[in-house]
Amino acid sequence: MTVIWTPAVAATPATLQPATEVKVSLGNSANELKFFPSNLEFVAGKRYKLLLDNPSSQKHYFTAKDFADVSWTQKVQAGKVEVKGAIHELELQPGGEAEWVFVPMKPGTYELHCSIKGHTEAGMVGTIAIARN
Ligand SMILES: [Cu+2]
Repeated sequence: MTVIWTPAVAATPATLQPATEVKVSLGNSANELKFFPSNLEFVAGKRYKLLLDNPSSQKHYFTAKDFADVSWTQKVQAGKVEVKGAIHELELQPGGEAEWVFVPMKPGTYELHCSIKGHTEAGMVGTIAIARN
């Protein structure tokens, strides 16, 4: 049997939808090696603005390659720099902030981790679920 995946196409172009803001912190002021929250949920075809910050005193990464591969990135903004194109991970320095505007496309559950040596092992992991529209 062949399963053909068809993306859910909204009647309104995704770029014209207001973006739903979702905040995620990489670590915290106590330097716990976690994402807050660590389990994220999105709906396919909707537009989101992920607001990332790093309130800890060490560098972290938001690495979600498989999720990024099934999402359409409109832009990433960090400080005054705007990046367009494929994004697989974002590096946040202590006190850093970044915004990622995207539309998740393919339903499923994808992994999230911090790729700094030892952080994944310490529990700096999470999941990103994309629900069917
Ligand atoms: Cu980390």
